[in-house]
Amino acid sequence: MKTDNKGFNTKLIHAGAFDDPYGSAAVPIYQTSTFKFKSAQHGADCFSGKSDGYIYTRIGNPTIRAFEQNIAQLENGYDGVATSSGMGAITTVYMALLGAGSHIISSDAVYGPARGVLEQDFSRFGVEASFVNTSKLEQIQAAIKPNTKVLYIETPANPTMEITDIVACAKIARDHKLILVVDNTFCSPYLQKPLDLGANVVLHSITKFINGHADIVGGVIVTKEAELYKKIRHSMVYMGCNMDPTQSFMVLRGVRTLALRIDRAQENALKVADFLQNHPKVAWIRFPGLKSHPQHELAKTQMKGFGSMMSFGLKGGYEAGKKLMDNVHLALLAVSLGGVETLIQHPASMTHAAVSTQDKLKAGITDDLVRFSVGIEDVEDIIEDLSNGLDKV
Ligand code: LCS
Repeated sequence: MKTDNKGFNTKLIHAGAFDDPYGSAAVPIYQTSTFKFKSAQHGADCFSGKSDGYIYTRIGNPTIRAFEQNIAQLENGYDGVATSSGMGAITTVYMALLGAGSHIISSDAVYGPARGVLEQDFSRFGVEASFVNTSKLEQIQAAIKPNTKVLYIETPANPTMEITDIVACAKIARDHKLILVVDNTFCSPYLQKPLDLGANVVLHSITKFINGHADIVGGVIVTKEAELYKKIRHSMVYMGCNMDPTQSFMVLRGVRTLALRIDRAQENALKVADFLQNHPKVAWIRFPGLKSHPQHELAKTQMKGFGSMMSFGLKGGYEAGKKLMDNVHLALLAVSLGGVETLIQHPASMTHAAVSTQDKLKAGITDDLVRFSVGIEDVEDIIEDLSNGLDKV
């Protein structure tokens, strides 16, 4: 169904759906590795591009295409490429857009492995990377070199919750002929549409809000332009980090309720943040919805809501944070985020363990930072759980 002129919730439900020959209301799982050609000529035409028939699931599959077209419409993009994981999306984008001698500028507070793979792996192939605080535009400007090809930002950043100005970055990118890539995992297209704000590529770990149920890992990339889409699809197919049909079926089910889940989670998050900011054992809290967040005003301009992720530190430092993590029971002590369930974790020793201590500190990932992903449970229960945990600290 064409949903170009429809509202976001209508797109969530109908975008990318196709007429299944049996009239199935849900998109079926085409659990097949390969597809029969009608004739030798048809096979040749599929390979040459004269026919758009399916060939082989690493290259394309109807269940996967349904998700790719759904998310492309949600992000107002040209088309989407689904991947095996969020890291699959990130490495595919790096592979497609960087080469020996090229340079990427990235946020210093990106998801640990998104930084680690540049420092430890792409560096072996002659790719240079600089990590700066992208919320400070002058740091981006100062890092630009003649061989800079990509400006990569994550906003809000994981786990510092720092916000980068997408419109301003898009202008810098245009002025210097860079490709602007935005990791939109923390917001999803419901809260933030980077392509509308001037980015060229947006990507997600769909493991988080888009799927939303902590039951699959996956990723997706959406581009604004056809040319970039072709390059990125090529890299995904050749590296073989495709999503599989069952993963696509799961995420198509999860994404239908994205707006409902986020509305509830962010309503809860505002109350949790308010509780934490007034608690005597809490030293600091970073949540874009609080006036105390240094970029609260910027958040209001580029995000439709403040989301449900926050970080905070306790007056007793890491030891106190550890006590809290061991004494909450409703919040699961687990990495990942953006699911229906509330999660708590310690980035310095968990998700960002791959980043050196010095670089963590430079990026603001202090040892006392506790990350909290607010779920859709009854907010009174989430607060009671935190309150009981804090009593034990
Ligand atoms: N981008 C962001 C912002 C992320 O938070 C993650 C994973 C990824 C990309 C990678 O996606 P994946 O391959 O895991 O699907 N973040 C995690 C986190 O904060 N805890 O566990 C995973």
